[in-house]
Amino acid sequence: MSTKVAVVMGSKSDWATMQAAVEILQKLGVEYHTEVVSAHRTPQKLASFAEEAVSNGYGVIVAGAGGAAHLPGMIAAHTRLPVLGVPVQSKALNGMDSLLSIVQMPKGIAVGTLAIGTAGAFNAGLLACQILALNDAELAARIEDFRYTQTQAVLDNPDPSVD
Ligand code: RP5
Repeated sequence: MSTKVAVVMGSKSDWATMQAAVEILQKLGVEYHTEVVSAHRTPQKLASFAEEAVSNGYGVIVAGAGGAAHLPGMIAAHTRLPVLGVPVQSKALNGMDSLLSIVQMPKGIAVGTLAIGTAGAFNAGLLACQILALNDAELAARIEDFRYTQTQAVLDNPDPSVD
């Protein structure tokens, strides 16, 4: 079974943000699975998902949630796999609530917290790939290529008035 990334989120309403994580996983050819797992609405499902994550072949878990965003931290409490938390931009507090809920983990249970919104979701997917690439030379080469292409695109078009 090849190592894959789980991209989970607290609600279907998070998908517009979290699909940015899937975008880079697809681009870099990493297998993934997406699913809604809510810390508050489906707490038993959260526990079993996280407890079975290693045996289900996941190497990294990307978890996005908004508001009182307990999903990444609670998943991390149930698995030793690296958990990357994405604060989804909330309507009421613009995602500051999500960010602080995810980033302020108590000592002893780690969550890597990314930026609020789609940039954070994309970077969570990218960071998941970088973690898996520690043991996957072909994936490492694809990441190098992605970075080279990104750099060249900036260098090749430095005039800010030209699209
Ligand atoms: C969180 O509550 C979800 O992650 C979502 O960001 C937020 C709002 O959920 P919905 O009310 O849109 O389902 O659990």
